[in-house]
Amino acid sequence: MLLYCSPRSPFVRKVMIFAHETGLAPRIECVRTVVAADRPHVGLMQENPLSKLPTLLLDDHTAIFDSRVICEYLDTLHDRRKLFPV
Ligand SMILES: N[C@@H](CCC(=O)N[C@@H](CS)C(=O)NCC(=O)O)C(=O)O
Repeated sequence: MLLYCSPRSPFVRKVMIFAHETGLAPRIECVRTVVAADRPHVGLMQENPLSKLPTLLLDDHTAIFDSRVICEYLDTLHDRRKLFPV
């Protein structure tokens, strides 16, 4: 999986904390991406028309965005105790 990210984004940091807590961090390749509300990232917009970080790109090229949605998806991928309540 590929994560469009920036260390400046609190939403990216939330996803990365989630990935570390669930043991999924090694499966995520981070791609440093610069976005600004007044300067959308053309490359990122190919995957996410909102041009927002974080955006997670799956191996089948499905794009998942919004940090909460990404975290909920990641929670389905591991065998540890689930972090989202049922
Ligand atoms: N609700 C979104 C918010 C994401 C968000 O606003 N990310 C900022 C970076 S911290 C961004 O991509 N801003 C660029 C823009 O708004 O064009 C989430 O939880 O992922």
